[in-house]
Amino acid sequence: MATTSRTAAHHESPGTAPPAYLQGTVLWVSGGFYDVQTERGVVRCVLRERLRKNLVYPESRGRRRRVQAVRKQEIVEPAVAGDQVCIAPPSSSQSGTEPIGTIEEILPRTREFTRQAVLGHDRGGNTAGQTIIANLDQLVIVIAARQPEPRVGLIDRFLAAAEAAELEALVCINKLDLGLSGDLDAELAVFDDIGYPVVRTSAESGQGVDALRGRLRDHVSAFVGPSGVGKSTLLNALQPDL
Ligand SMILES: Nc1nc2c(ncn2[C@@H]2O[C@H](COP(=O)(O)OP(=O)(O)O)[C@@H](O)[C@H]2O)c(=O)[nH]1
Ligand SMILES: [Mg+2]
Repeated sequence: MATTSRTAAHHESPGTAPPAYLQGTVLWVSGGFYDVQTERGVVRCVLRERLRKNLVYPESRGRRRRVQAVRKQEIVEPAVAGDQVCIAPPSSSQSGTEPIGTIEEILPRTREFTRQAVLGHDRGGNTAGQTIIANLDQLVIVIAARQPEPRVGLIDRFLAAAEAAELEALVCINKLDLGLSGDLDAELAVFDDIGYPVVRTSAESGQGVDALRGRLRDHVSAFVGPSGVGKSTLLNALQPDL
């Protein structure tokens, strides 16, 4: 049955993934497992083994490309948070404790956030960017309403960094339950005026968390801001729907 419907859909739109595959976003990579957000919820996956390998092709063109060598990719993680992937979902007949899907393809990245990583001696000690997060497109600048004392200059610096990296940005004022410090209200109005959304939250009470979640939809976002402003607490408050 599954094979029949797969073939039929292939006739309708050649070149696209069979409908048995699901597209999703890698949320979390840990211990060889990849949690992938799909339209059917979060699916825990492993990576198809060939995606771990570096296939090396000869330089010459015009001939059928044949793999010359296979190198194991040992240092660089092939799939990272933010990657768009095609997965084969766990089959319904699969027995056992937790159903596990398989990542079959990693789609091309639109952008990468990298850190310089020194590769092994066998590659001549060359440095290459190690991708930490893929397809990042939004910076969430988190500042506390009080404690640690908000510094508007810091928001400015993060906004400048976001612009330089061509990321969308929004300002999140957390710990609203403590009350706004000084004339922060007036200063925040300026950010709103120049086009940066300001979201006010209390991770503690849950106020504004839905609004923030709405801003995260359809984005790959990174949370930045000083230590102690409540980034981890906010992520935990957001988690049920992530
Ligand atoms: N009053 C209040 N405290 C908060 C709120 N969010 C986080 N905190 C507290 O602030 C402290 C630092 O939070 P944490 O999430 O670790 O900050 P991070 O360093 O930015 O990840 C913790 O003690 C949290 O319980 C909030 O909305 N209101
Ligand atoms: Mg933290």
